[in-house]
Amino acid sequence: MTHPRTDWTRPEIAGLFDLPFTELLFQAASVHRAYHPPTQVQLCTLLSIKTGGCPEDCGYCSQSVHADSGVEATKLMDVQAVLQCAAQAKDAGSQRFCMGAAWRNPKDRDMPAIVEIVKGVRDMGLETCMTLGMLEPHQAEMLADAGLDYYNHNIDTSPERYNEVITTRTMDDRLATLGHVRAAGINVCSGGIVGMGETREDRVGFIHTLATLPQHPESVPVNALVPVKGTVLGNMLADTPLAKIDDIEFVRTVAVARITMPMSMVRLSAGRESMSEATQALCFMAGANSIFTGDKLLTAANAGDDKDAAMMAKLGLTPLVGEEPMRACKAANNAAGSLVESC
Ligand code: SAM
Ligand code: DTB
Ligand code: SF4
Repeated sequence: MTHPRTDWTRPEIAGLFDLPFTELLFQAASVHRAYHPPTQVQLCTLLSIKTGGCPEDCGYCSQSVHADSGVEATKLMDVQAVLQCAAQAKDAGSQRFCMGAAWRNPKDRDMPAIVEIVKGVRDMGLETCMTLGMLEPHQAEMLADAGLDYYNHNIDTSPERYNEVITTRTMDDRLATLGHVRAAGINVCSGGIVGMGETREDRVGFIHTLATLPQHPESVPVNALVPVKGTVLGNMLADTPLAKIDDIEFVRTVAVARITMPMSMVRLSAGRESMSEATQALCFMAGANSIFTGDKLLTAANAGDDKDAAMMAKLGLTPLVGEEPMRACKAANNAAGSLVESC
Protein backbone atom coordinates (compact mmCIF):
# COMPACT_ATOMS: atom_id res chain seq x y z
CA MET A 1 0.00 0.00 0.00
CA THR A 2 1.41 3.42 -0.91
CA HIS A 3 0.98 6.16 1.65
CA PRO A 4 -0.30 9.60 0.80
CA ARG A 5 2.28 12.35 0.52
CA THR A 6 3.19 14.30 3.61
CA ASP A 7 5.73 16.56 1.88
CA TRP A 8 3.31 19.15 0.51
CA THR A 9 4.80 22.62 0.18
CA ARG A 10 2.93 25.84 0.86
CA PRO A 11 3.27 26.99 -2.78
CA GLU A 12 1.73 23.70 -3.95
CA ILE A 13 -1.19 24.10 -1.58
CA ALA A 14 -1.60 27.76 -2.55
CA GLY A 15 -1.61 26.59 -6.18
CA LEU A 16 -4.51 24.25 -5.46
CA PHE A 17 -6.48 27.08 -3.82
CA ASP A 18 -5.80 29.23 -6.91
CA LEU A 19 -7.16 26.71 -9.42
CA PRO A 20 -10.28 27.63 -11.37
CA PHE A 21 -13.15 26.48 -9.13
CA THR A 22 -14.47 23.84 -11.54
CA GLU A 23 -10.98 22.39 -12.03
CA LEU A 24 -10.39 22.27 -8.26
CA LEU A 25 -13.71 20.52 -7.72
CA PHE A 26 -13.02 18.02 -10.49
CA GLN A 27 -9.64 17.12 -8.96
CA ALA A 28 -11.09 16.85 -5.47
CA ALA A 29 -14.04 14.74 -6.63
CA SER A 30 -11.68 12.44 -8.53
CA VAL A 31 -9.50 11.93 -5.45
CA HIS A 32 -12.62 11.40 -3.34
CA ARG A 33 -14.01 8.60 -5.50
CA ALA A 34 -10.58 6.95 -5.84
CA TYR A 35 -10.31 6.53 -2.07
CA HIS A 36 -13.86 6.50 -0.69
CA PRO A 37 -17.34 5.42 -1.66
CA PRO A 38 -18.42 8.79 -3.10
CA THR A 39 -22.11 8.72 -2.24
CA GLN A 40 -21.75 7.61 1.38
CA VAL A 41 -21.57 10.06 4.25
CA GLN A 42 -20.50 9.13 7.74
CA LEU A 43 -22.96 10.24 10.42
CA CYS A 44 -21.47 11.28 13.76
CA THR A 45 -23.26 12.48 16.88
CA LEU A 46 -21.78 14.97 19.32
CA LEU A 47 -22.41 15.21 23.03
CA SER A 48 -21.01 17.74 25.45
CA ILE A 49 -20.19 15.61 28.50
CA LYS A 50 -18.82 18.59 30.45
CA THR A 51 -19.94 22.02 29.38
CA GLY A 52 -18.55 25.52 29.97
CA GLY A 53 -16.25 27.06 32.55
CA CYS A 54 -13.13 26.37 30.48
CA PRO A 55 -10.05 28.37 31.53
CA GLU A 56 -8.70 28.60 27.94
CA ASP A 57 -9.31 31.80 25.97
CA CYS A 58 -10.12 30.44 22.49
CA GLY A 59 -11.63 33.47 20.76
CA TYR A 60 -14.36 31.48 19.03
CA CYS A 61 -15.63 29.42 21.95
CA SER A 62 -18.84 29.88 23.92
CA GLN A 63 -17.48 27.65 26.69
CA SER A 64 -14.52 29.80 27.68
CA VAL A 65 -14.73 31.63 31.01
CA HIS A 66 -13.34 34.62 29.06
CA ALA A 67 -16.49 34.76 26.90
CA ASP A 68 -19.77 36.35 27.89
CA SER A 69 -21.94 33.86 26.04
CA GLY A 70 -24.38 32.85 28.76
CA VAL A 71 -23.33 29.18 28.58
CA GLU A 72 -23.57 27.71 32.07
CA ALA A 73 -20.82 25.51 33.43
CA THR A 74 -21.74 21.93 34.34
CA LYS A 75 -19.91 19.04 35.95
CA LEU A 76 -18.88 15.91 34.06
CA MET A 77 -22.04 13.98 33.17
CA ASP A 78 -22.89 10.79 34.93
CA VAL A 79 -21.66 7.68 33.05
CA GLN A 80 -25.16 6.16 32.70
CA ALA A 81 -26.57 9.42 31.32
CA VAL A 82 -23.85 9.49 28.63
CA LEU A 83 -24.58 5.87 27.72
CA GLN A 84 -28.28 6.69 27.34
CA CYS A 85 -27.44 9.48 24.88
CA ALA A 86 -25.14 7.12 22.98
CA ALA A 87 -27.95 4.56 22.68
CA GLN A 88 -30.24 7.25 21.22
CA ALA A 89 -27.53 8.25 18.74
CA LYS A 90 -27.15 4.64 17.64
CA ASP A 91 -30.91 4.31 17.18
CA ALA A 92 -30.84 7.46 15.05
CA GLY A 93 -28.30 5.78 12.73
CA SER A 94 -25.06 7.32 13.94
CA GLN A 95 -21.81 5.48 13.28
CA ARG A 96 -19.58 7.49 15.59
CA PHE A 97 -20.26 9.02 19.00
CA CYS A 98 -18.06 12.04 19.75
CA MET A 99 -17.86 13.35 23.30
CA GLY A 100 -16.45 16.74 24.21
CA ALA A 101 -15.39 18.25 27.51
CA ALA A 102 -14.65 21.93 28.06
CA TRP A 103 -11.33 21.31 29.73
CA ARG A 104 -7.83 22.67 29.18
CA ASN A 105 -6.83 19.10 30.05
CA PRO A 106 -8.44 16.25 31.97
CA LYS A 107 -7.36 15.73 35.57
CA ASP A 108 -6.20 12.26 36.54
CA ARG A 109 -9.17 12.00 38.90
CA ASP A 110 -11.51 12.35 35.89
CA MET A 111 -9.94 9.47 34.00
CA PRO A 112 -11.73 6.48 35.61
CA ALA A 113 -15.15 7.86 34.61
CA ILE A 114 -13.88 8.71 31.11
CA VAL A 115 -12.51 5.18 30.72
CA GLU A 116 -15.85 3.70 31.82
CA ILE A 117 -17.67 5.88 29.27
CA VAL A 118 -15.38 4.82 26.41
CA LYS A 119 -15.83 1.15 27.26
CA GLY A 120 -19.61 1.47 27.57
CA VAL A 121 -20.07 3.32 24.27
CA ARG A 122 -17.80 0.90 22.43
CA ASP A 123 -19.76 -2.05 23.80
CA MET A 124 -22.82 -0.63 22.02
CA GLY A 125 -21.03 -1.04 18.70
CA LEU A 126 -20.42 2.67 18.15
CA GLU A 127 -17.06 4.15 17.21
CA THR A 128 -15.86 6.38 20.01
CA CYS A 129 -14.24 9.80 19.80
CA MET A 130 -13.28 12.05 22.70
CA THR A 131 -12.09 15.64 22.83
CA LEU A 132 -10.92 16.56 26.31
CA GLY A 133 -8.17 19.11 25.68
CA MET A 134 -4.45 18.52 26.11
CA LEU A 135 -3.32 15.04 27.19
CA GLU A 136 -0.28 13.70 28.98
CA PRO A 137 1.21 10.54 27.45
CA HIS A 138 -0.09 8.35 30.30
CA GLN A 139 -3.62 9.69 29.78
CA ALA A 140 -3.45 8.91 26.06
CA GLU A 141 -2.38 5.39 26.97
CA MET A 142 -5.30 5.00 29.39
CA LEU A 143 -7.69 6.03 26.63
CA ALA A 144 -6.05 3.62 24.19
CA ASP A 145 -6.33 0.78 26.70
CA ALA A 146 -10.02 1.59 27.15
CA GLY A 147 -10.42 1.13 23.40
CA LEU A 148 -10.93 4.76 22.34
CA ASP A 149 -11.06 4.84 18.53
CA TYR A 150 -10.40 8.56 17.86
CA TYR A 151 -9.16 11.61 19.74
CA ASN A 152 -10.17 15.04 18.45
CA HIS A 153 -7.74 17.88 19.00
CA ASN A 154 -7.86 20.69 16.46
CA ILE A 155 -5.00 22.89 15.34
CA ASP A 156 -7.74 25.38 14.48
CA THR A 157 -5.81 27.77 12.19
CA SER A 158 -2.40 28.56 10.71
CA PRO A 159 0.69 28.65 12.95
CA GLU A 160 1.01 32.40 12.19
CA ARG A 161 -2.55 33.20 13.23
CA TYR A 162 -2.69 30.86 16.21
CA ASN A 163 -1.80 33.27 19.00
CA GLU A 164 -4.22 35.89 17.70
CA VAL A 165 -7.03 33.40 18.37
CA ILE A 166 -5.78 31.69 21.54
CA THR A 167 -3.17 32.96 23.99
CA THR A 168 -3.43 30.39 26.79
CA ARG A 169 -1.64 27.63 24.83
CA THR A 170 0.50 27.35 21.71
CA MET A 171 0.23 25.46 18.47
CA ASP A 172 3.21 23.40 19.68
CA ASP A 173 1.22 22.36 22.80
CA ARG A 174 -1.50 21.17 20.46
CA LEU A 175 0.95 19.27 18.23
CA ALA A 176 2.50 17.63 21.32
CA THR A 177 -0.89 16.19 22.33
CA LEU A 178 -1.46 14.94 18.78
CA GLY A 179 1.93 13.20 19.08
CA HIS A 180 0.91 11.51 22.36
CA VAL A 181 -2.37 10.37 20.81
CA ARG A 182 -0.58 8.93 17.78
CA ALA A 183 2.08 7.25 19.94
CA ALA A 184 -0.65 5.58 22.01
CA GLY A 185 -2.13 4.11 18.82
CA ILE A 186 -5.38 6.11 18.84
CA ASN A 187 -6.66 7.44 15.50
CA VAL A 188 -6.21 11.19 15.17
CA CYS A 189 -9.05 13.61 14.43
CA SER A 190 -7.69 17.10 13.82
CA GLY A 191 -8.86 20.06 11.80
CA GLY A 192 -9.90 23.59 12.48
CA ILE A 193 -12.16 26.52 11.81
CA VAL A 194 -12.47 28.69 8.75
CA GLY A 195 -14.28 32.01 8.67
CA MET A 196 -12.47 33.53 11.66
CA GLY A 197 -11.42 36.55 9.58
CA GLU A 198 -8.24 34.76 8.49
CA THR A 199 -6.52 35.29 5.13
CA ARG A 200 -6.24 32.80 2.26
CA GLU A 201 -2.57 32.43 3.30
CA ASP A 202 -3.75 31.35 6.78
CA ARG A 203 -6.00 28.72 5.21
CA VAL A 204 -3.00 27.51 3.19
CA GLY A 205 -0.92 27.34 6.41
CA PHE A 206 -3.72 25.52 8.24
CA ILE A 207 -4.02 22.78 5.61
CA HIS A 208 -0.23 22.64 5.19
CA THR A 209 0.24 21.95 8.92
CA LEU A 210 -2.21 19.03 8.82
CA ALA A 211 -1.07 17.61 5.48
CA THR A 212 2.60 17.58 6.53
CA LEU A 213 2.11 15.81 9.87
CA PRO A 214 4.17 12.58 9.91
CA GLN A 215 0.87 10.78 9.30
CA HIS A 216 -2.35 12.49 8.19
CA PRO A 217 -5.17 12.65 10.73
CA GLU A 218 -7.68 9.92 9.96
CA SER A 219 -10.45 12.52 10.42
CA VAL A 220 -10.22 16.17 9.44
CA PRO A 221 -13.10 18.32 10.73
CA VAL A 222 -13.54 21.55 8.79
CA ASN A 223 -15.70 23.84 10.91
CA ALA A 224 -17.22 27.08 9.66
CA LEU A 225 -17.13 29.55 12.53
CA VAL A 226 -20.42 29.65 14.41
CA PRO A 227 -20.37 33.27 15.51
CA VAL A 228 -21.43 33.26 19.16
CA LYS A 229 -22.35 36.59 20.72
CA GLY A 230 -20.07 37.36 23.66
CA THR A 231 -17.01 35.64 22.16
CA VAL A 232 -14.20 37.71 20.66
CA LEU A 233 -14.74 36.31 17.16
CA GLY A 234 -18.53 36.26 17.36
CA ASN A 235 -18.50 39.94 18.29
CA MET A 236 -15.98 40.71 15.56
CA LEU A 237 -18.22 39.12 12.91
CA ALA A 238 -21.26 40.97 14.24
CA ASP A 239 -19.37 44.28 13.90
CA THR A 240 -17.78 43.50 10.52
CA PRO A 241 -20.20 41.23 8.62
CA LEU A 242 -17.99 41.48 5.53
CA ALA A 243 -15.41 39.35 7.36
CA LYS A 244 -17.77 36.35 6.96
CA ILE A 245 -16.16 33.77 4.72
CA ASP A 246 -17.45 33.45 1.20
CA ASP A 247 -19.18 30.10 0.52
CA ILE A 248 -17.00 29.35 -2.50
CA GLU A 249 -13.84 29.95 -0.46
CA PHE A 250 -15.18 27.56 2.19
CA VAL A 251 -15.76 24.88 -0.48
CA ARG A 252 -12.25 25.50 -1.82
CA THR A 253 -10.84 24.78 1.65
CA VAL A 254 -12.73 21.48 1.81
CA ALA A 255 -11.50 20.55 -1.67
CA VAL A 256 -7.87 21.30 -0.82
CA ALA A 257 -8.16 19.24 2.38
CA ARG A 258 -9.53 16.35 0.30
CA ILE A 259 -6.78 16.51 -2.34
CA THR A 260 -3.90 16.83 0.13
CA MET A 261 -5.21 14.24 2.62
CA PRO A 262 -6.88 11.75 0.29
CA MET A 263 -7.43 8.90 2.73
CA SER A 264 -8.84 11.00 5.58
CA MET A 265 -12.49 11.41 6.41
CA VAL A 266 -13.18 15.12 5.80
CA ARG A 267 -15.95 16.23 8.14
CA LEU A 268 -18.22 19.11 7.30
CA SER A 269 -18.54 20.09 10.95
CA ALA A 270 -19.86 23.18 12.74
CA GLY A 271 -21.69 25.84 10.76
CA ARG A 272 -24.01 23.68 8.63
CA GLU A 273 -27.04 25.08 10.41
CA SER A 274 -26.65 28.35 8.53
CA MET A 275 -25.20 26.87 5.33
CA SER A 276 -27.39 26.47 2.26
CA GLU A 277 -28.03 23.00 0.86
CA ALA A 278 -26.31 24.14 -2.32
CA THR A 279 -23.11 24.99 -0.45
CA GLN A 280 -23.23 21.71 1.43
CA ALA A 281 -23.78 19.86 -1.86
CA LEU A 282 -20.66 21.54 -3.27
CA CYS A 283 -18.76 20.45 -0.14
CA PHE A 284 -19.84 16.82 -0.73
CA MET A 285 -18.77 17.19 -4.36
CA ALA A 286 -15.45 18.56 -3.08
CA GLY A 287 -14.90 15.44 -0.99
CA ALA A 288 -16.52 16.02 2.39
CA ASN A 289 -17.76 12.63 3.53
CA SER A 290 -18.76 13.02 7.16
CA ILE A 291 -21.17 15.24 9.10
CA PHE A 292 -22.44 15.79 12.63
CA THR A 293 -26.12 14.95 12.89
CA GLY A 294 -28.72 15.93 15.48
CA ASP A 295 -30.13 19.26 16.66
CA LYS A 296 -27.12 20.32 18.68
CA LEU A 297 -23.35 20.37 18.37
CA LEU A 298 -21.75 21.00 21.78
CA THR A 299 -23.58 24.19 22.67
CA ALA A 300 -24.58 25.55 19.24
CA ALA A 301 -27.50 24.51 17.05
CA ASN A 302 -26.98 21.98 14.29
CA ALA A 303 -29.03 21.34 11.15
CA GLY A 304 -31.15 18.58 12.76
CA ASP A 305 -32.03 15.04 11.66
CA ASP A 306 -35.15 15.89 9.64
CA LYS A 307 -33.42 18.57 7.60
CA ASP A 308 -30.40 16.34 7.03
CA ALA A 309 -32.48 13.32 6.03
CA ALA A 310 -34.31 15.51 3.49
CA MET A 311 -31.03 16.93 2.17
CA MET A 312 -29.41 13.52 1.86
CA ALA A 313 -32.45 12.11 0.07
CA LYS A 314 -32.44 15.08 -2.31
CA LEU A 315 -28.74 14.56 -3.05
CA GLY A 316 -28.96 10.75 -3.22
CA LEU A 317 -26.43 10.35 -0.40
CA THR A 318 -26.64 7.43 2.01
CA PRO A 319 -25.22 6.93 5.50
CA LEU A 320 -21.93 5.11 5.72
CA VAL A 321 -22.68 1.91 7.57
CA GLY A 322 -20.76 -0.99 8.99
CA GLU A 323 -17.17 -1.42 8.09
CA GLU A 324 -14.40 1.14 8.19
CA PRO A 325 -14.51 3.39 5.12
CA MET A 326 -11.07 2.42 3.88
CA ARG A 327 -11.87 -1.28 3.95
CA ALA A 328 -15.16 -0.71 2.16
CA CYS A 329 -13.36 1.37 -0.42
CA LYS A 330 -10.62 -1.19 -1.01
CA ALA A 331 -13.21 -3.89 -1.55
CA ALA A 332 -15.08 -1.70 -4.03
CA ASN A 333 -11.89 -0.87 -5.91
CA ASN A 334 -10.77 -4.49 -6.03
CA ALA A 335 -14.14 -5.50 -7.39
CA ALA A 336 -13.91 -2.82 -10.05
CA GLY A 337 -10.29 -3.66 -10.90
CA SER A 338 -9.42 -0.11 -9.97
CA LEU A 339 -6.21 1.55 -11.05
CA VAL A 340 -5.96 3.21 -7.67
CA GLU A 341 -3.16 1.42 -5.91
CA SER A 342 -2.88 3.60 -2.86
CA CYS A 343 -6.34 3.03 -1.44
N1 SAM B 1 -11.76 21.64 25.01
C1 SAM B 1 -11.44 20.76 23.98
C2 SAM B 1 -10.52 21.36 22.93
O1 SAM B 1 -10.47 22.56 22.79
O2 SAM B 1 -9.86 20.58 22.26
C3 SAM B 1 -12.65 20.16 23.29
C4 SAM B 1 -13.84 20.96 22.90
S1 SAM B 1 -13.63 22.22 21.67
C5 SAM B 1 -15.19 22.99 21.76
C6 SAM B 1 -13.56 21.38 20.12
C7 SAM B 1 -13.40 22.20 18.85
O3 SAM B 1 -14.65 22.80 18.51
C8 SAM B 1 -12.46 23.38 18.87
O4 SAM B 1 -11.12 22.99 18.71
C9 SAM B 1 -12.94 24.20 17.68
O5 SAM B 1 -12.25 23.83 16.51
C10 SAM B 1 -14.41 23.83 17.58
N2 SAM B 1 -15.26 24.96 17.91
C11 SAM B 1 -15.50 25.47 19.13
N3 SAM B 1 -16.31 26.53 19.07
C12 SAM B 1 -16.61 26.73 17.75
C13 SAM B 1 -17.38 27.68 17.05
N4 SAM B 1 -18.03 28.67 17.67
N5 SAM B 1 -17.48 27.56 15.72
C14 SAM B 1 -16.83 26.57 15.07
N6 SAM B 1 -16.08 25.64 15.68
C15 SAM B 1 -15.95 25.72 17.01
C1 DTB C 1 -14.90 19.74 15.86
O1 DTB C 1 -13.96 20.02 15.09
N1 DTB C 1 -16.08 20.32 15.82
C2 DTB C 1 -16.92 19.82 16.89
C3 DTB C 1 -16.06 18.67 17.48
N2 DTB C 1 -14.83 18.82 16.80
C4 DTB C 1 -15.91 18.51 18.92
C5 DTB C 1 -17.32 20.88 17.84
C6 DTB C 1 -18.03 22.03 17.19
C7 DTB C 1 -18.45 22.98 18.24
C8 DTB C 1 -19.29 24.06 17.69
C9 DTB C 1 -19.66 25.08 18.69
C10 DTB C 1 -20.49 24.61 19.84
O2 DTB C 1 -21.33 23.72 19.72
O3 DTB C 1 -20.33 25.20 20.90
FE1 SF4 D 1 -11.97 25.36 26.21
FE2 SF4 D 1 -11.97 23.80 24.05
FE3 SF4 D 1 -13.57 25.96 24.19
FE4 SF4 D 1 -10.96 26.32 23.94
S1 SF4 D 1 -12.30 25.31 22.45
S2 SF4 D 1 -12.31 27.40 25.38
S3 SF4 D 1 -10.17 24.59 25.13
S4 SF4 D 1 -13.69 24.15 25.45
